[in-house]
Amino acid sequence: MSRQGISYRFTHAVTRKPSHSVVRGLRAIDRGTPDFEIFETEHRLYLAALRHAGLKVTTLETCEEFPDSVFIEDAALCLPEGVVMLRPGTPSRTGESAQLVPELAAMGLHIHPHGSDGYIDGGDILVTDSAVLAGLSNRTDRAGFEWLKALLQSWDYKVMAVETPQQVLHFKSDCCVLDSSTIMATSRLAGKACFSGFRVLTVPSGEEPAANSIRVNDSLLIPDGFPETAEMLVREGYSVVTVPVSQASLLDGGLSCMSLRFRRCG
Ligand code: CIR
Repeated sequence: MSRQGISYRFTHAVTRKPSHSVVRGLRAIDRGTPDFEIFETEHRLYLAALRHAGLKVTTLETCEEFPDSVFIEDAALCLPEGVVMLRPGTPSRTGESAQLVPELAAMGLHIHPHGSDGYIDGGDILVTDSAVLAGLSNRTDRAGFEWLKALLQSWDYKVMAVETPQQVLHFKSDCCVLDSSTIMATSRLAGKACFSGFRVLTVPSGEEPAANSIRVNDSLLIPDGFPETAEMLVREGYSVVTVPVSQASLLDGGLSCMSLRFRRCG
């Protein structure tokens, strides 16, 4: 089945405002507490960049109960067949999916409930035009992966498990789709077999966080502060837009995590 453009041609995005509790969000290494006001400002710039790329953006109200709920991508996967509810694999976040279901249903989106005891985070799922790659990680276990695989295979997707590098939170912390046939990845992932068949651009050394970029229609949103990556991508002909994520990055979050992006007819 041809799914040309499924990985970056979108019409809509759903986001969630950062809660005040975001300052208590999870982080692997404490590099300082995020400043709530700067977080809000950067979030607004993020929304503006999504709109500028052509998306109609819905922003859900804050959810104080879940400090990491601004990282909405981890709770659901949006595909043309509907929204697949996931099960974030860390105790303080597992309830985020249940919170999100009625909000997405109220938007008229078709919901596929989660159906396994396993865990799977959206940050581990890379949708490309030819296959869905899902990283096994500290947040995504085999049971969660197998459940997703069975569901997506029933819709004719090719689904592959990949190993997320030990030192990174999510598979997509280290890679992203640039177009139907091109991936950008850090050097620790770039040579992996899961990318055979793709052209792979390697993120310049020292700029690894830039791997968490998002292609949205004709724009390529990349995090601010990675000049060599920006230069490489401009040279490659991409329309680069830089977005500041200094506060989200203190919580190991980046551009992909803060929205659900999808194509909707009508
Ligand atoms: C967490 O540890 O779950 C959050 N502080 C960051 C989640 C980032 N999400 C993502 O990469 N998809």
